[in-house]
Amino acid sequence: MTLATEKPTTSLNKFEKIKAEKDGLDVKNQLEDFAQMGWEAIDASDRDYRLKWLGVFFRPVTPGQFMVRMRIPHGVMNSLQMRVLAEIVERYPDDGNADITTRQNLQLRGIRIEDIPDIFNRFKAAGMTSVQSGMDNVRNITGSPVSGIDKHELIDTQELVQKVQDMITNTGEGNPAFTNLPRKFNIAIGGCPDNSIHAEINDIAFIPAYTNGEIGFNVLVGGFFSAKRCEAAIPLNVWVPPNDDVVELCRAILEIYRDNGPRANRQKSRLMWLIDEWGVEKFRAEVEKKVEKPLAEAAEKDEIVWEKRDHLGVFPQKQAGLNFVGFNVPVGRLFAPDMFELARLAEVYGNGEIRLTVEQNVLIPNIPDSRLEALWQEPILEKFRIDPAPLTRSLVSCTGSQFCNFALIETKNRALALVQELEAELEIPKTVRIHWTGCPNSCGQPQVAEIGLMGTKTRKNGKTVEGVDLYMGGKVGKDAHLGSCVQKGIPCEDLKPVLRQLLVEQFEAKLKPGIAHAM
Ligand code: SRM
Ligand code: SF4
Repeated sequence: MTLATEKPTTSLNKFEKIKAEKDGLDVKNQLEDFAQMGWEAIDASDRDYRLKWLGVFFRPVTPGQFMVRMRIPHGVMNSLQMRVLAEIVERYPDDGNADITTRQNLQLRGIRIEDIPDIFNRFKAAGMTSVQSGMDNVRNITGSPVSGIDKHELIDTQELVQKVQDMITNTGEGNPAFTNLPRKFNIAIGGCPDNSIHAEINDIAFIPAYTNGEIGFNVLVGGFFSAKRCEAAIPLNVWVPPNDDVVELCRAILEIYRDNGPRANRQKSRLMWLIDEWGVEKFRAEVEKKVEKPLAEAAEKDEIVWEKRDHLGVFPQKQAGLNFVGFNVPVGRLFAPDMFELARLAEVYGNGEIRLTVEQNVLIPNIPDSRLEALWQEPILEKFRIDPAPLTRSLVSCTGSQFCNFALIETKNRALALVQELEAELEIPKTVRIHWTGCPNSCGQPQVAEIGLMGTKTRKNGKTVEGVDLYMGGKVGKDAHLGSCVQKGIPCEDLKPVLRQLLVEQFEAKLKPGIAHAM
């Protein structure tokens, strides 16, 4: 193994040095001490960086109030788990909340370090973990939110996703084999025909494909977004059956990346940079060597043949008499009472299961036909609508400056207020996917949106103001491709008329009566 950590630490960049000096996971044994000493006294490298190996993020914007990023594999959880998380967030009435993330996951906010040991015990008792969810680790593994219940799915991927997570995290205990990757890493496993996982933006993606009449996966590699470069994943020319071969292929690719991935420059360390250096043929050959058996060539065509569904509304499941209901959670923001309420709805109407989507929304599955009428009367449907207005419906936003120190602008609150104003002024015949992201790191994925807005600083009347770069043309589902920047530096205060004009000219929106003067 040729880990960069074997080099003298003086030649390493800041993050490689931090990892070489002490493994991120080592802080696991120090949590009681950290809780005793309080956040201000913790060694800065442990507090600001290594704690992220346990999913605990110091927030310079709100010092002392940490964020905890869970792992919710496949976005599938149950009401008991949701209630545990609600109870944790509820401890912090002033600043506690939870965000559904663009990786089908939850992040808890307001967390105090003195509560972490107890919180981790609660996670464990409820079968949850936040381990290895930040820094140079594999992020939450995504899958179709309707896996196992969708009439049209080709492969139920839930068990596979769990197995891959267990391999990477040592069943949630933490796995030193994968705590020192050159950079973050994303995996998605999709068994559906509509690419609900955004396969193209993952370092490894599995997409359904038939070979000789057998369903399995074609494999894509190297997709990523970063401030300096964004790339769609490319075919590895490999087909794997939907069994442990998927787990072994992930393990092989991760080991190859860990041992050979470029580490000198953090902006050039994602998997695609290694594939560039080697060429995809050599990369494939190394993977084959690692799994110690020949890999089948990719199937000629994949089975991503649908436009992407957003799963909002009510849909019959493949199980007769049962339905899943998709609720819109505006910009993914939940508070403790919302979380308790979702847990209650899942128990009263379904079987307790709750699912999260990469669009930052919630599904409750397994609701019998006979219970639907009663569900429609629940007051929470006013807040989390199943038939939201056309822009709110597809709105996605990253965290932004409220909590994220990389942010160049405020995102979530602004994004929601703006689409609500536009919906008040326009008749919009179909949903338009608008994604906001607070900086070029692209956590809000503006490149997959029809209208993407990336935070920037710009000048207006001689002053520096919050602005956005406008992205257009992101296509999801079948024939997915990334959008690109079409206009730079629009001051946020001037954005509404720009979007209104775009919606009218390119998305068939019409001004509502009485507001024509506003154009
Ligand atoms: Fe992200 C860093 C939030 C999905 C690309 N991302 C961050 C940090 C951790 C920065 C920080 O320490 O403050 C943000 C935490 C802010 C906070 O307090 O919430 C952050 N990223 C998010 C989330 C919460 C956005 C959201 O509101 O949903 C998403 C969490 C997903 C999860 O559950 O794990 C999130 N981040 C993404 C995605 C989208 C995706 O995975 O589909 C991307 C682009 C795809 C990719 O990674 O290739 C993304 N985040 C980044 C990057 C740029 C990575 C790079 O290679 O340069 C950074 C910065 C970094 O890693 O240095 C970053
Ligand atoms: Fe923070 Fe930038 Fe990611 Fe938004 S895109 S969460 S502002 S790092």
